[in-house]
Amino acid sequence: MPKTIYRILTLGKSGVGKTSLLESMVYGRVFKTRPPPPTIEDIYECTIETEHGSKERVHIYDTSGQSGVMDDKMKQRYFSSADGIVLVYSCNNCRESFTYIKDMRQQIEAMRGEHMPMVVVGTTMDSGREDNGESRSVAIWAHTQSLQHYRVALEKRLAISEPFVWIMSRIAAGGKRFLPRKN
Ligand SMILES: Nc1nc2c(ncn2[C@@H]2O[C@H](COP(=O)(O)OP(=O)(O)OP(=O)(O)O)[C@@H](O)[C@H]2O)c(=O)[nH]1
Ligand SMILES: [Mg+2]
Repeated sequence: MPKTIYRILTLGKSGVGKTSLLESMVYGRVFKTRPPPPTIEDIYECTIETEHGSKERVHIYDTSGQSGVMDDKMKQRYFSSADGIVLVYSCNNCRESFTYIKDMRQQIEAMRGEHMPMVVVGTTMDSGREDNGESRSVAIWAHTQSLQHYRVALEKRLAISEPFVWIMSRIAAGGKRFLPRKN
């Protein structure tokens, strides 16, 4: 029997680093001098090894965070077919990008109910930078929503894969909602 190909969706405001995350994790590419072009729609195919040691084939859908690109029809298609969702915000532009993912989460829950595996990822453009209060408030929100939260530096390839391994492990285990670890 052919192996299942899982679908993971990335959502977040334009410029938060969705494409940079995926390019770095899948191909090891970094964009320090020239940013990647804004996404319309892209699919990354890769294999993710779960926490339980299984190797899962995944299509990761990279979406556009630009206003007006993703219409309601597209959202309907994305949300109804996803096995898991990665909500990305920027620790360097917290307020707006946090509002965006909160709104997306509400829309997803309205369409899919509560049982979609989801993870929240805050990107930083500079790994040495201290955490700011705003990004801490996102971490608190994620905790109250029982969502796993990660903060990753875009230039750190290994750390970038952590949220994807986490969500893939939950999807492969049957999509059950697991409480986030305490950190
Ligand atoms: N300083 C620094 N900046 C980075 C690094 N990697 C990416 N960036 C910048 O982070 C920004 C993120 O851009 P994208 O990855 O295209 O963002 P996106 O979320 O895919 O945006 P849309 O496709 O428009 O929705 C760009 O301005 C990149 O140049 C890095 O390692 N260091
Ligand atoms: Mg992009």
